[in-house]
Amino acid sequence: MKKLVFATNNAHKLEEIRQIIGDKFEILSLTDIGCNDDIPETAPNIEGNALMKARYVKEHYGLDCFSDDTGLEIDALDGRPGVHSARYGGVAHDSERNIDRVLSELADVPAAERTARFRTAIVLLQGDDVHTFEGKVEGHILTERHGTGGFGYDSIFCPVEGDGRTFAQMSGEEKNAISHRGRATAQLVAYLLA
Ligand code: ITT
Repeated sequence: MKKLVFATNNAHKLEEIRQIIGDKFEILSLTDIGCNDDIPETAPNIEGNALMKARYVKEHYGLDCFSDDTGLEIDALDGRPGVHSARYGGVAHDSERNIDRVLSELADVPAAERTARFRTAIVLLQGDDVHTFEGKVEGHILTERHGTGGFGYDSIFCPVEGDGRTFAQMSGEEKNAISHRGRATAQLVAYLLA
């Protein structure tokens, strides 16, 4: 089976991508290639961050790879946390603090104005070629957490295409079928198999 390196340190993303890609490709993690680095993500947007992560792996390990950068854009917060989604609560990758900050900033915002979307940029580096794929899902932010599945902001995000459940209340298959990452990955796979 053809192997693909996925440049992420996020175990949840890795699990989702492996589930979406199934047996079409074998997905190698950073750990699989011996990389335990905290890869810099200092670009002003998710496309730039995805490119930084993929380039880092290419430069340091000489391997073709793809990366995923994701942001939650909340309209009432002028698009925040956006590219700052991982450390919005002040501590990198502390999802509970990230959610607490979002809920507190939205405390006085009525239901109709709590619209938001997840956006994922996937960057694929193959030799000198760079390909970018984007996926997004519209939804709204609840006033409290619902569900224990998923990760990150899933427990407060309710997709418009669903049945009122948050991503954290859905199975992995249900989330992947309509999610930002599911959509971006479907384009990646279609490109790779074309
Ligand atoms: P890598 O950069 O190593 O891939 P990361 O966790 O830093 O992992 P991002 O910068 O792309 O990933 O993601 C920013 C944050 O957004 C992440 O820490 C999660 O809390 C959240 N997030 C990403 N994808 C999500 C999803 O599908 N559902 C809910 N929250 C998500």
